[in-house]
Amino acid sequence: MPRTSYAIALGSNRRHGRHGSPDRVIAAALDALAAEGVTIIRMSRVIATAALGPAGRGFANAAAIVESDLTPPALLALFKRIERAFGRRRGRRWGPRVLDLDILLWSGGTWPPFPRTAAPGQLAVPHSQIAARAFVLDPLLPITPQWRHPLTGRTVRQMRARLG
Ligand code: PH2
Ligand code: MG
Ligand code: MG
Repeated sequence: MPRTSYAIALGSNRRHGRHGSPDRVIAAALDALAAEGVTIIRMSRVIATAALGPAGRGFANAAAIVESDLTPPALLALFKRIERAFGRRRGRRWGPRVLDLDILLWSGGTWPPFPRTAAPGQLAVPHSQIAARAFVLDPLLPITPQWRHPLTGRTVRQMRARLG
């Protein structure tokens, strides 16, 4: 598939034995993506956020704009592989995790392609919660304020403003 761009979210709230603290885990995850042929176009700052849900300790969160010739499902499979390589195990939903990589937005629009919609548990792009999460929109805003959600038509800046 031709090269397309993605906005992605990175999160961590557990240290890694070798990489160290969550903010270092995020830096190492970007290195791992680059080593797999994903081009990092823009990287946000890493911010400290309070855990939403039962994950306990706070998170380091960041966002990035990347380019890849992978389809959304293929990029997600790479994300899962990197998460596993960082020691993430299947566990309680929303439990503490060494690394979480999520696809937020895709320059190709929606996945699955319109007019199909994702079945439960299947990949949906844009991320279903993008407009509801400050820990996603805060790092994303400075790196791509004008990227528009393909279904609502709202820019990242407008989504962040509506969250209050
Ligand atoms: N991720 C979750 C659940 N809760 N809270 C914060 N602050 N940051 C996250 O990335 C996060 C969370 C599930 O993916
Ligand atoms: Mg997540
Ligand atoms: Mg995830």
